[in-house]
Amino acid sequence: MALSLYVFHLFYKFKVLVLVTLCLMVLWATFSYFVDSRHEISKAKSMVEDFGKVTSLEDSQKEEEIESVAKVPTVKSFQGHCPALSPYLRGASKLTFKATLTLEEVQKENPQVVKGRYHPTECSALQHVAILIPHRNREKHLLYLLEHLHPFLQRQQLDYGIYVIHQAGSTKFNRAKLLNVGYLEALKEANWDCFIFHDVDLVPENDFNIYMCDRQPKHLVVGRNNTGYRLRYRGYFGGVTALTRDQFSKVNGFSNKYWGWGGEDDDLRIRVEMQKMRVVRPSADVARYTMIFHKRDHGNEENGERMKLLRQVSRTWKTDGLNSCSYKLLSVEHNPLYVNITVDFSTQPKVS
Ligand code: UD2
Ligand code: MN
Repeated sequence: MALSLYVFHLFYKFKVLVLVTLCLMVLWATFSYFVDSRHEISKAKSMVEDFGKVTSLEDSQKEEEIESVAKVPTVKSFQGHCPALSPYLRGASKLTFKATLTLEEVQKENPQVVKGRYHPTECSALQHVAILIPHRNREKHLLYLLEHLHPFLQRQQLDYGIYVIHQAGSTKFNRAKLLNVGYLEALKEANWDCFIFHDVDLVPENDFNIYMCDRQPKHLVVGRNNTGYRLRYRGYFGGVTALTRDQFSKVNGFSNKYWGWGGEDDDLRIRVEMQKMRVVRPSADVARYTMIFHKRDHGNEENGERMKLLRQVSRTWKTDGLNSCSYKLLSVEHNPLYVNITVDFSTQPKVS
């Protein structure tokens, strides 16, 4: 009897234990259900928020795309560096020069250019390029060049600045020395990687002629309209050239001693070759220019000294160049489409 009572008591205890366990399990299940659903709700909430973000991101991307499409059609925006070859290039274009063109019209066409400078907004440009233009009394040529060069450089996705180096007074013109001044003054404003030394009357015809520097000094004019688009002679290095900051400084820049027309371009080529550098050129089908017709200017008569100077380059290059370029800086004006640097060379010796 006592045994059966004990067994019954044990069985009762077991039943209670089972019941309590069951209750605990139900409680746990209910609790975890609520916790899970709260988690799901917050997950759902954040998904809705993310979706909102995605859609608004798409909207802003769309706006950016619309902007870039408005600027140059049919191309999407890029992240990071600009591509090696810009998607905006068009190839050969027929150039026109309107007789009545004004600076205001060119300014209106280029609202993104500020103080002669521009950089692409859709990507970061591969090079910072300073265009240096020697100038005196060629206002119309300058206008045509600015009209064509700004959109041309923008299509190439360059971070660039245009500098016009103007020789004041009526002393003999010195193209090479003006370009040395341009290099020295431009570097006071920005850390340019590449310099394009550019005649005012040469307009590029094909935007695949890229205004960037190479591992070697680059000559960009293979041919022009008035010479049948043929290279004038093998060592020809005139018109438009591209040298990096280091390449130009390595040769000590141009000679300062070429007063009047001719020789300064050959002198630079000799300097380049003496440094064991080699002139490279783009292919003839893209390196094409139109030279706006002109006669020889007053004050830029042929330089009779040039052959003598050319024979001396190996002896003189180290002391005649960037490191000896003295000039009187009259003004630096930041116009909307270019920086105008005016210099006076009248106190400089004409021949050495
Ligand atoms: C050739 C070269 C040029 C230079 C020159 C000899 C080509 C295409 N060009 O040009 O680079 O070597 O021979 O010095 O081969 N300038 C003025 N005002 C003047 C005089 C000259 O602005 O009164 C500037 C202007 O940028 C002009 C440049 O100097 O484009 C060269 O002078 P140029 O055009 O009279 O000489 P050109 O065409 O024979
Ligand atoms: Mn010319």
